Amino acid sequence: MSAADDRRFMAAALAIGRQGLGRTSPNPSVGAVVVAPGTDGPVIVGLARTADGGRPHAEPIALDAAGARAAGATMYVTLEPCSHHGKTPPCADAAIRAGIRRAVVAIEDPNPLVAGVGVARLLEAGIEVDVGLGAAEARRDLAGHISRMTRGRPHMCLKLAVSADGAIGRRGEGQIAISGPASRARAHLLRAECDAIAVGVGTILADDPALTCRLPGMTACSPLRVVFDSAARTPPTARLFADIATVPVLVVVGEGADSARTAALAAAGADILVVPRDGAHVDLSAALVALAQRGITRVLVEGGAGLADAMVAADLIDEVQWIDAPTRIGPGGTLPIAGRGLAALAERFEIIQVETIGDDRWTHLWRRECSQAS
Ligand code: AOF
Ligand code: ZN
Repeated sequence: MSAADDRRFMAAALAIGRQGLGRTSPNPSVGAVVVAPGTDGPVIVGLARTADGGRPHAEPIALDAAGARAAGATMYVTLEPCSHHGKTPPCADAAIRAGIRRAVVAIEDPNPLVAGVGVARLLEAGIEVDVGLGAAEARRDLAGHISRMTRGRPHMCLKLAVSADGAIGRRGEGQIAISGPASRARAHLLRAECDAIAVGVGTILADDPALTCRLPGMTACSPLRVVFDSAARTPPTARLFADIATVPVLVVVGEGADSARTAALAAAGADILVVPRDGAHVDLSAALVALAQRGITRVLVEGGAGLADAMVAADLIDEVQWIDAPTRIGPGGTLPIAGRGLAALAERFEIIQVETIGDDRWTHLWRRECSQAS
């Protein structure tokens, strides 16, 4: 197998792994590709990602698809094969049993139950193992799992659509279309790729959004909706509750929030999470720890300005999708990041991609220490 073959097949493993984002939590969505020698060069004989709901893991599905052709094959996998007897038997053992000759692994599994033991198991069985190909990409794709395992909180992505005059809305005016239709479709895809969408109660009161994924064919991919609401001000009649039977709602309230209001939200079908207060608001760090304990690995923060500012100020944002739209809001606009705009993020974040979508410009940023950590 040439180095170019290795890169190509790892790229395939990463691509298939990404297809499960938002569907496998608390498990990571891992991609696995089994490649055997063919008459015209290497051929893919098995390809899989972690199944919806997190099990089976990717490797046994790809190895099963390969069948007898797995013997002597190379397996490309975006995360170290597991070595623990969890809810499924160890993937490292499945690879050994299938008789693979070589494994190419993007990153080690930070799960303390695995943490290098999967690779060691393969090596002990005489399998050649290369670790590190595609690591930078795998660390981004698996950021939710890595964050939950190493920091005990989810990976947090902030999405902001900003007008040409720097605003994300106008106070007291409800939902204003800032980004264009192509951006909105992309934003709905981002929702589907997360385990939860988070907003502050101000956004519920001002915009009354549904916060579901409404892409054709993907409405079943809507994640949990989380409202940060220290004083339980969310109206039980909010639009969020219209589809609560299929898309759950979690309201994060502060200790001591009005019990009648909290009970009314619970009666409307919301899960209630009570966390300590930090001044006038809920303690965001404590809330994120509680979300991770519930299995949430990736959160999309959709606003408003209050929650975005608080999350950035508390240094809890890891990734930003900043959408610059040509629309003008005029006087009275709500300015994000304490009115300082994209430049305010430059110190802590690096730009990894700039894309034009419709008439909008999407700037994708990652927190420096996250994208550089090995
Ligand atoms: C793999 N392949 O496709 C995934 C892995 O509770 P269990 O038994 O399902 O194990 C969950 C852990 O396994 C999870 O926290 C992560 O460390 C690893 N996920 N491992 O070999 C996979 N999804
Ligand atoms: Zn496994």
